[in-house]
This record gives sequence, structure tokens and C-alpha cells, in this order.
Amino acid sequence: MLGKLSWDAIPWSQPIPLVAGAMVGFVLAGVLGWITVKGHWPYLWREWITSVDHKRIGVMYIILALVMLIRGFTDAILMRTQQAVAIGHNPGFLPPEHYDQLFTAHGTIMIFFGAMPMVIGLMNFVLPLQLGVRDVAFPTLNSVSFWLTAVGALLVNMSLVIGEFARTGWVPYAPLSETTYSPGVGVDYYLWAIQISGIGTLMSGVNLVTTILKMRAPGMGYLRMPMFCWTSLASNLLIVAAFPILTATLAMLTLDRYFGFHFFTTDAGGNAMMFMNLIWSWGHPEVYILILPAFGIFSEVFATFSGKPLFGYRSMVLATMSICVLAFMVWLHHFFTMGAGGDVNAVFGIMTSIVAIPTGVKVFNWIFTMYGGRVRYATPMLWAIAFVSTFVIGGMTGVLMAVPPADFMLHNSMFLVAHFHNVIVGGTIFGAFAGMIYWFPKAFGFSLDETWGKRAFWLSLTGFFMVFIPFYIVGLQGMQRRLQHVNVVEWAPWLYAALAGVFVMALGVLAQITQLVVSIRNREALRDHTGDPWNGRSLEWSMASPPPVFNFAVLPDVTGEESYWGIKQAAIESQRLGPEPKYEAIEMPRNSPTGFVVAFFSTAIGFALIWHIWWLAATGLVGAYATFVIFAWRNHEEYEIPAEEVARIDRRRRSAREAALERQRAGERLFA
Ligand code: HEM
Ligand SMILES: [Cu+2]
Repeated sequence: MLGKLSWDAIPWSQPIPLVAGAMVGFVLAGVLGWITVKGHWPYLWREWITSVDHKRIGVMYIILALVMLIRGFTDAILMRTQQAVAIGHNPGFLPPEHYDQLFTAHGTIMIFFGAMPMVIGLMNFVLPLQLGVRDVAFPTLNSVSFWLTAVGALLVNMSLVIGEFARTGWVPYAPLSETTYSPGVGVDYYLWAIQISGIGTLMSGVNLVTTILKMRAPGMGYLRMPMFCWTSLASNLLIVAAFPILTATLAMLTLDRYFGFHFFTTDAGGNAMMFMNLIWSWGHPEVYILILPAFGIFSEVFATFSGKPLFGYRSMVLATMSICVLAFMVWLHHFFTMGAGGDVNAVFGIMTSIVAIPTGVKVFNWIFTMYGGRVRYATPMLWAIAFVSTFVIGGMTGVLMAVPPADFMLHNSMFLVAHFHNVIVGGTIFGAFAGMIYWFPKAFGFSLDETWGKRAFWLSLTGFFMVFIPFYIVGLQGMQRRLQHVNVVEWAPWLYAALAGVFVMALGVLAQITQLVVSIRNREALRDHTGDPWNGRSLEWSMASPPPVFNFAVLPDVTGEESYWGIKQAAIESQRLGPEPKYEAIEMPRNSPTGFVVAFFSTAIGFALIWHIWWLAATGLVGAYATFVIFAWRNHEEYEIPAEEVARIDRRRRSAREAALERQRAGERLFA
């Protein structure tokens, strides 16, 4: 009846997951209880859970990402502690089978449920606003994508207390991930969590590509799109092209594990090397899926806070699109040591180094954007400046490893670990923080506290270097990645430094939480009345903060690059806004529980497949299918917001702008 599931699945003898699980359960019960007591469920259901509004979905993606980033960070603290303790004769406190689950869960969570939902959330929130449209191309599909991502995150967390997680690393190489070497449910948790959320990601990619290609405001030609739209386009094209490879690869591994196929086992003619090739032909594009949106955020931030248009816009577009193409031509650099031979390695080594050219173009463009500008050192700008230097180090160590003979020494060492954290944390995560602070007032109508923001920044940056510079050093000295125990006592000081660093980073996290709390408390003082708190240049700053459901009362008419800057300058020069437009009724998509309901069934399907509970899997499948059929049969897709209502909302926005002009006439400087 319950397949492989029994009481033994719960790790009774292991205190760490049990206590952690109990704590999470406790907090969860508390939050749910509080919502119930306060009677917030109807509001949550109506305004968030069933919402198909891209802004709400974007915010939910980011909340999911933040929760999972903290979850992954606790894994990191445990790993740092173990490696600082388990040196020489000391075995440490985490047995190998735990430690292996820990680094696998850490990588999986950070990439799939931390970084990915973070960038997808930001793209969701920002893209329609920057493109001048009312929503993404397929709003309900968007909600389904989000909820499927949440299912994946839930499944990974369930493995903490029911069963186990994979011990294979975040790219589960065969044959280690085959049943012979991983007989438990750990790899199955990985497989179904990633398959289900991966389908969500793919659909989100299709949705956002369609939105950018088909849904721009009148006059918003490709070469008038803000840079963030371009990098998002590149990132989503990569999602559409690369995620099917991941799905297929994991499906093959699933067939191996569940039905005794031999795609990746050598016995019956399979080939384990095929797994490496396939997983990295998704995996390398994946790292660009993560970094490109961050490049876009930094481009927006550099321009806004330097008070200048982005330097070399067209070269930036070209660089972005070349990275998009090159991303598919370098995958083999992840396994130069496989033995493909000198010629093959040379080709991939050279291709990899070529990626540094468009990346370099970008770096110079950002620096030249600052040059001659009036630079304001607000928190998003601090993250951006720190990013440039951090990312350059990360990029250069990447180029170093792209040289096959060097990589033979550095492959699978701590040096590699330092490299990719340098680019993912110093690139994607810094970018996400910059973007979150930058667009926070747009989403919530008030800014984040700058003092705590700066404290969080300095703590995070210091902690980051304290952790990862030592990794480069011990890596060069030969320390391998993923060690549960360290034999070489000479490395101890560096590992202590890294441990200290992770605690400094933890202080950074606390400072960020404090920033949020302080800002919510002071929200009246931090209120964004004009909708344009940073003196922005693109369309999202033309609307009220937070924007109304329909975003734009009248779709904007874009007449040049930097769509909003021109309108704003004209208004300042003539000292009045353009004439009031003619308002018309607006149709908006209705809320839909489809995403949430499908997610409910998908959780059942995933869990059932992991534990071989076939009847439950079948039931879940029927349920999910039925949900889509019911959705497809609906009669009312949209509702109408009457013209008077639109006019009322937009007049409020216009009078706020007029008041700002008034204040400026009176001699007040609006932007610091
Ligand atoms: C100029 C740019 C870059 C170059 C030349 C480069 C080069 C490399 C090379 C050669 C490796 C394989 C080393 C080995 O396994 O021995 C590698 C691994 C990796 N890189 Fe980069 N890289 C670059 C940028 C990035 C960026 C932007 C990201 C992510 C945002 C990234 C993330 C990673 C990850 C996640 C791994 C390996 C992870 C693993 O094995 O678990 N890299 N890089
Ligand atoms: Cu790569």
C-alpha cells in the first residue's frame, strides 16, 4: 500500500535532521496557525495563491528563493564547521553519508531553488513593466510555473525527515547515481524534485520569451528595450534550449533506475560518459541562465546611479547575444580529465577562453558608464561596484581552468569551488540583492533602509572574501572538493578563516533581515510618493509604486532609447505633464487556482514515485490532468476594469507627479 515507505524512513537515530525538521515544522505550524487565527486565508487565497498577476508571482518567486537561500546557507554553515573540526585525528560531527547529502542538498537547493527562482522572480516582476505591457503572455501558465517550482523545493525539504537525499553532488553523475551505488531514495528525491520544478522553469522560459518577442509597448523596438530585457531574453532563450536536455537526461537516469535500462551503465552497452556530456550541455548554459539577468540588473543600476545612459548599449546587446550562443559550445570544459584527447580539449579550451571577450566588453561598458557620471553610492550601486571586481576575479580563474593542463591540476579541487562561488555569489546573488533593493520600492511603495542595507553589504562582502580566498589557496595546494575529513593539518588555518568568514556572512544575513524589519516599521517615512525614487530611466519608473493591477492605464508610446527618461525630461523642461490621455476600460485575466491545485497533485505524484506508491501516483496524475481540462473549459477568462476606475487611479498618479514638479519648482532637489 505504501510502497517502500515505512517508519524506518524517518531517521530516528540522527539528531541533526530530526531537530532541524522539528524546528521547521514548528515554525511552519506557527505561521499557519497565526494566519488562521488572524483570518488571513481568504486574503492570501484571493490576492496571492490564485493570483495570475506577474508582479505578485514575481514577489512569491523571490520569497521562495529567500527562504531556500537561508536553508542552503545553513547547510553551508554545517559544512564549514565540519571541515574546520574534522582535521587530523578528529572525525568531526558529521558522518560521511550525512556530509555527502549535505553538499548535494546545498548545491541543488542553491542553484534550483535559490538562484533560479530569484532571477525568474525578478524577471517576472520587471519585464512587463519595462516593456510597457499589462502582464506576461500567459498569466495562468506563469502561476503554474511558480507552483511547480515550489513543489520541487518542498520535495527536497521533505527528504530531510522522510528518507534521505542524494549523496552524488548536485550534478548526479552516473554510475554513482545508478541503483547499484545509490540504492536508497535519495537520488529519486533529486530526480522528481528537479523534473517537476524543471517543467515549471521551462514553461516560464517559453512564457517570458513570448512576452519579450510579442508583447512590447507600441514603439518599443528591440533596440529600444532596456538592457535587462535583452539579458532576460538571452537567459530565457537558454532556458528554452537547455532545460529539455536536463529533462531528457534525468528521464534516462530515471529509466535506468526504475526499469533497469542501461543508458549510463556500461554492462549492457550504456555509457556513463554520455551522462557527463548531457548534463553539462544543460549545466554550462545553466550558469549563463543565472548570470545574464544579473548582468542586466547591473546595467540598469550603473546607468541609473551614474545619471547617464548605459555606455555602449549596442555592443552590450551584441555581447549578450554572443554569450548566449557561446554558452552551448564550451560544456566539455567541465570534464577535460575525461580523456577525450588533446585535440578535443584544445578546441573546448579555446572556445571557453573566447567567452571572456564579450564578458570583458561588458565590464568595460559598466566602468565607462560610471566615468564622467555623477555617481551616487546607494546600496544597489555598492553591490554593483563590488560585483565588478569580484566577478573579474571569478572570470579570470575560470579562464585559468579553461587551459586543459592547468585544469588537470585544479579539477575537482577547492580552487574550482572558489571559482564558481566567486561568479555565482559575486555575480548572480550580488545582482539579485542589487535588484531587490532597486525594485523594492516599486513593488511595495516604500524604500529599504539604507543604513542597514550598507551594513549588510559590507558584512556580506567581507565574509564572502574570508570564505573564498582561502579556498583558492588550499585548492592550489591540492585540497580536493567535498572532503568530509581533512588529513593535511597545514590547511587548518585557512579552514578556520573560512569558518570565521561564514559567520561574518551570517551576520550579513541578519543585517539584511534587520533591514527588512526596520524598513517595514519606518515605511511611512520611507514611502515612495512619486513612483520614481532613484531618478530612473526606464518605463517601470513612470508608474505609481506599487503599480496598479493593470500596470499602465494607457499603453505608453515609446519614442526612443531610455523610454521614460525622455518623457521625464520633457515634463521637467515644460514644467508640466503631457495631456491627460483618453481612458478606456481594461480587461485583465481572472485569478485561477489551477497552479496551486496542479502543484498539490504534483506533490503527490512526486512523493508517490519516490516511494513507489503506484496508486497514489496514478491518482495524482489523473487529478493534475483533470485540473487542466477543467481550466481549459472555463467560460470567463477575463474581467473588466471600467474606464472611470482606470481614470481615477491614473489621475492619482498624475497628481503625485505634478506635486513633485511643484516641489522641484520650489527649489527642492528631488534626487540625492
Ligand atoms: C569567463 C567566464 C568563465 C570561464 C572561463 C569559466 C570556466 C570554468 C571552467 C573551465 C570550469 C570547470 C573546471 C573544472 O571542473 O575543473 C568551470 C566550472 C564552473 N563554473 Fe565557470 N567559468 C566562467 C564563468 C562562470 C559563471 C558566470 C558561472 C556562474 C554564474 C560559472 C559557474 C561555474 C560552475 C557552477 C562550475 C562547476 C560546478 C561544479 O563542477 O560543480 N562560471 N568554469
Ligand atoms: Cu561551464
